[in-house]
Amino acid sequence: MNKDQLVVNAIRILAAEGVQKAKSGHPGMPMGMAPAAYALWAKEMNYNPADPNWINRDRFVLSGGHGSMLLYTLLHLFGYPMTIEDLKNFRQFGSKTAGHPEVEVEGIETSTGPLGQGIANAVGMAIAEKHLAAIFNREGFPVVDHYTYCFLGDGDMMEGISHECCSLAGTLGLNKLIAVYDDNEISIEGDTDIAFREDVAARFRAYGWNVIDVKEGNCWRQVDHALAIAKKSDKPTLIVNHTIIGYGSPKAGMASAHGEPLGEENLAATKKALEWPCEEPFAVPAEVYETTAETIRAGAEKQAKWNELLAEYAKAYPELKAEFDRWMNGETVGDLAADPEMWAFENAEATRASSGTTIQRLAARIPNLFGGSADLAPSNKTYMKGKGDFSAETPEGQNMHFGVREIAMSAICNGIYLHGGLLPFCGTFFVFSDYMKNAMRMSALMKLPVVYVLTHDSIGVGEDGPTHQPIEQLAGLRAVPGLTVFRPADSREVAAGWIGALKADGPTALVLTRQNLPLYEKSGMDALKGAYIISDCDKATPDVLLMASGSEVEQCVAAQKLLKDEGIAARVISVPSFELFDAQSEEYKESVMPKAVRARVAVEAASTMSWYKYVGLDGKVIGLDHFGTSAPYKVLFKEFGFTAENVAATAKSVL
Ligand SMILES: Cc1ncc(C[n+]2csc(CCOP(=O)(O)OP(=O)(O)O)c2C)c(N)n1
Ligand SMILES: [Mg+2]
Repeated sequence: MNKDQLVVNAIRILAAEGVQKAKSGHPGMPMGMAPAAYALWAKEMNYNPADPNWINRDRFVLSGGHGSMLLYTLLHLFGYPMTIEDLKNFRQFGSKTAGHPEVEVEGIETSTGPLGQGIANAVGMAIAEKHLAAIFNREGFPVVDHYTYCFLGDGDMMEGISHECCSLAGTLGLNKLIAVYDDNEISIEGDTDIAFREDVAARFRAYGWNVIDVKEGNCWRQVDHALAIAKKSDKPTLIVNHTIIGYGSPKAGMASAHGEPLGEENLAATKKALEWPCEEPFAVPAEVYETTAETIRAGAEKQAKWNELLAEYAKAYPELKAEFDRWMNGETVGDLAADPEMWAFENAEATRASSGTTIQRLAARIPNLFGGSADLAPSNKTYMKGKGDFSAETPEGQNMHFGVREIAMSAICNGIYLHGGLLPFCGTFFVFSDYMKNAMRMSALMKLPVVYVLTHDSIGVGEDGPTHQPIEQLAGLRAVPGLTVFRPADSREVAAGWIGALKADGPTALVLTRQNLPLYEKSGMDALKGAYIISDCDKATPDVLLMASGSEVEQCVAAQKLLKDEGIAARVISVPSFELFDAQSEEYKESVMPKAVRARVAVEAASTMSWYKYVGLDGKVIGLDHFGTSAPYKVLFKEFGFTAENVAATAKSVL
């Protein structure tokens, strides 16, 4: 057997062994896609396992994360720190080799698992590459010049997100994005015929992609040939790779090869069919490593060459090189809190408007801020004036037009951040965060500081009615570990929210109003403590605590006055962020919400459930545990009890 084919079979066997040992996992996809993986990893892709973070490496995303053993096997064979021991520990507690790939592992570009997220991440990476190339490359100095590759399967193709992101990729002419479709006509329930009969090639041509059909996906040379052609395309490329799931095993072509171990007998039969020379599990002939060593060596040389190019670039364009380093090392965000202009607000205004003002100020200071909205920029106030539009023709522009594609937008932002060099944000109406939720969860899981600008945050939306009025979204997002939900009460809290978001080590959801809100005297940086006293009473120990986020702080402050007239001392606490407050010291928390004061009222025009941990058994929550209705917002606030009078009356009821 020739040496290339031996490596192809090594991928198949190791993947199948890993699944067999774990007694769970997905052998079929790695076995079918092994030739494509070999063509890409051995012959076409630029990377250097000695430096997995090389900025100009080609990116590889495995969108169908269930095929994780393919990726782990590739990392092992091509020189990354992934040992045979790691492969043996597939899916075990504390191992590197989780059921689905996780970004923390060197050589893995993104966590994947929810089908379709990966291809959208890849689109984000290709967008980042195109923008950075436009900013930094100069004649003879292509310092940013790499491809983004993605393997995706039938499941990814069926998911709507793949439509959204691939349509956008076509529009944006992302010619350095190359996707290889594992067209094996099988998913879990059987032949894809049962649910999926579209002409995928025609679909992608309609998006504006270059489509290449590989008839014999089992031949790595055919795939390699297609990849080489794809690299020259002026459009994104889809390689439709006709494969056989579980190739080489008695389960080849069957749905049962998708997601269960082959079984010892079938594994032995597979080894025989593939003429695999080793009987012992996880044994690999030395020749395999000799072959991959050539690629590893070539990868190191490629990076060394690029390093030389960069050194020449530094001589020719020293200022640009310094800027390049700042972007790539995440050094573009200065001490914003110390900058008085960030805090300069005068009038009552909607927090979405304050966010719009803040974005202009940030864009003037942070050159690598990059983002936009899902066709709602005028409402979300996300447009960075004077910073141009990112498009196929103007890749230097900083404003993204995601189109009406919330699901892809958020996953694309994850990809943009993961690429490195840019600080992405995206906006839509808060209620449509439901569409983005899975990617927001992935931002949190991967600790990516993507900023979500979510406006029209409550029944304050008014006349658009209940489909547009968020109720349960705050509680839902607060339940996501690692996601900071920040609902500011005024302009200065908005500035604080943005400043915190850009320094955070995870995503932030800025939840902003459509309607005007007052500007409080004491608001500001304290908002980053998550909760703080925005208006106190005269008594050292208040009679009652009134707490709220965002727009409902206003009713609490008004209620405080009514209560004062009756001799009741109420403290008003603005609570823009549960997560930030919960992270404060016990002393600070006690200074804001003294345990001794059990008379507590929380007010938020949303589902009540998240507030009980602060109001306790003796407190009450004024919220909304039902949908809203279409009417002017002032009428809705009154009808649903968000008035100073009701807050004051409720406060008295808990005294
Ligand atoms: C969003 C999402 N829905 C469902 C799943 C569960 N799931 C994992 S793989 C799979 C079938 C995928 O089929 P295909 O992409 O054709 O993979 P193959 O069987 O060819 O390996 C499903 C439904 C998932 N991982 N993500
Ligand atoms: Mg399939």
